[in-house]
Amino acid sequence: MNGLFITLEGPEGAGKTTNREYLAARLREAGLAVVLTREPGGTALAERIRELLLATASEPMSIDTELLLMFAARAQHLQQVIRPALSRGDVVLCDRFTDATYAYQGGGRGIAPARIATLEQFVQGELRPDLTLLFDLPVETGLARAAARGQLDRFEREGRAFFEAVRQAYLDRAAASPVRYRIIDAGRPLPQVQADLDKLMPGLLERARG
Ligand code: T5A
Repeated sequence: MNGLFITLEGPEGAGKTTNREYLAARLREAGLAVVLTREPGGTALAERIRELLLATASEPMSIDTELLLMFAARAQHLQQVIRPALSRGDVVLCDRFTDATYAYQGGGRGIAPARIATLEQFVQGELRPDLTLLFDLPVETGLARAAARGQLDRFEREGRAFFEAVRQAYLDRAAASPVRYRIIDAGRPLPQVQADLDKLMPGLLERARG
């Protein structure tokens, strides 16, 4: 696969979606073909799985069901969108990917990383992101941003301890793979966050052009 696979990660309200649009615009200005996508979701079927995952329902979802639905959506997304785009040589900018599973289902729900790794290998084979931008910020700042948008989804209703565990799991994964991750302080005003993204651009362009 000749494309460049970039994932954007971080706790709730970190600014992934906002900054994904910004990065895509900068990469397109530079003449690159960019596919913007997200997880869970990214295809019609995977978006239906997303609805199941985010809806608050009267029947509680078991954590194994949650884990398997995340990977079911991912299998569809990989087949329909991510692998074809990388084969064409495009840049794929994906809002969350398997690091989110390690952070939310692993750190947050307490599922053993080895179980997640088994599904990761099954669904993805050797495919991993080339670069992961971790938008890190204090839990309360992110939750306040998410709350300001209105109705909370099933994850956003979790308590503070859940999100602290999610944040810590992300930071631990970034520390374990410093070559793949760039940590961005997302608690600052947007222009400062985007100035950091600007600094990454020369390196991204070089990698995308091979
Ligand atoms: N999930 C996902 C799992 O549990 N396991 C998995 O494997 C996967 C893939 C949905 C949920 O699914 C879970 C995690 C999630 O709970 P999502 O839709 O990506 O995933 O989740 P959210 O984090 O809820 O998405 P958000 O839209 O809330 O967060 P974003 O995209 O990080 O933030 P964004 O860009 O929408 O910004 C939020 C608000 O903050 C403002 C924006 O204008 C916006 O209003 N903002 C800033 N304000 C001030 N300063 C800044 N620097 C700002 N940056 C953004």
